[in-house]
Amino acid sequence: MRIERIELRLLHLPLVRYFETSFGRTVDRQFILVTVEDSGAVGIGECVADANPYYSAETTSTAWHIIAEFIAPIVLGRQFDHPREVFGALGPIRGHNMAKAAVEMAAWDLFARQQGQPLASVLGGTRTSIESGVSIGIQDSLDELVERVRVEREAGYRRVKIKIKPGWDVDAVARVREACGDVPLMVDANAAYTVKDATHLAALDRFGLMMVEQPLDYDDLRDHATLQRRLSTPICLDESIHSVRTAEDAIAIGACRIINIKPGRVGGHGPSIQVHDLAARHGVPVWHGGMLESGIGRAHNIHLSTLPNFTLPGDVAASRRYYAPDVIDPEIEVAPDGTIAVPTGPGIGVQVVADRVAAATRERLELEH
Ligand code: OSB
Ligand code: MG
Repeated sequence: MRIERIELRLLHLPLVRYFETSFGRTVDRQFILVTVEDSGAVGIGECVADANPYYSAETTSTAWHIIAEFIAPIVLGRQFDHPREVFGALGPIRGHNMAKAAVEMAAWDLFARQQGQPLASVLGGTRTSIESGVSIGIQDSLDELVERVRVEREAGYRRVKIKIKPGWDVDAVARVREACGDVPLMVDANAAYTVKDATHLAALDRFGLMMVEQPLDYDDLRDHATLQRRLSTPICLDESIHSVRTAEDAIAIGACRIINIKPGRVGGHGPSIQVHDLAARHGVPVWHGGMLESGIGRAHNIHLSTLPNFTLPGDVAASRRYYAPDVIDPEIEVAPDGTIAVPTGPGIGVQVVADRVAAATRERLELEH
């Protein structure tokens, strides 16, 4: 594989419904689509960085800059025998995993298409369908929250995650438990607490939650280990796991019992496979996180979720929860049993609708060898 051309597009898409986390409310999404080309064959990836640096330090602007000025010059014209070599080749660039992942994942799609294989097979995945869960944001009222949970359970989703923050936590979980019984439930704090809140967070233990995701700060492994010793509910780390090394450290010190894998956060499919394998060796289950992706990033996530240690339902849900229409057709759908079928065509196996992409494009850049 030799990438001769890279195209960047900045897209803006309105969300079907607002999405609120402890760091704020989102009503639309900006993201970069990366297309890589080798002798007429193409691969596509989606950069999960958003307009603001609230979930992570990266933004669409930093990712655009890093890809155009630093990643493209390394990748263009270079021979790669396998896409797992791409992340390593980007080693001289410190950080910027979302920018790296967008290009790396496009390279995996290109390679899989050149092999005439679904991406899942090339990644080493075995499943033909994946279990789907939903992430429900902070709502304007607890009644609305309960209503959202009901709607999503009726749609078949295998587990429900609700976002929490100080002032919207124990009461919210109690209301959902009261109204919806023993639905498989978890919470995600997006780093909204400190270890001083340990006693308060321990009040969540009585609800039988599957896990509490990223309760403490994004760079705070040690306090997560302290908190885990105080909680019977397993801690799952999201923001804190930005490399194979941090995953090793987190497991070694007992900072979590479960890991959320988002390829954008760790630098692409290659590093995601390494985190997945590491977790498997330690008996730590993983699940696939979501970043409000369009159908393109979503398709990548589905393929990665076919690896064997993705044993818990992920935040990989139907297109219609996010964008109407999505930029792919047919869109990603969830079956009544809460599963998503893995696309079987070459690469990510979904059809990108060129005129929808064009209509959402705000900027475009071509880079050539
Ligand atoms: O913490 O998992 C998160 C969305 C944006 C940024 C961070 C997170 C999320 C979600 C939504 O929880 C997952 C999804 O439905 O795509
Ligand atoms: Mg999270």
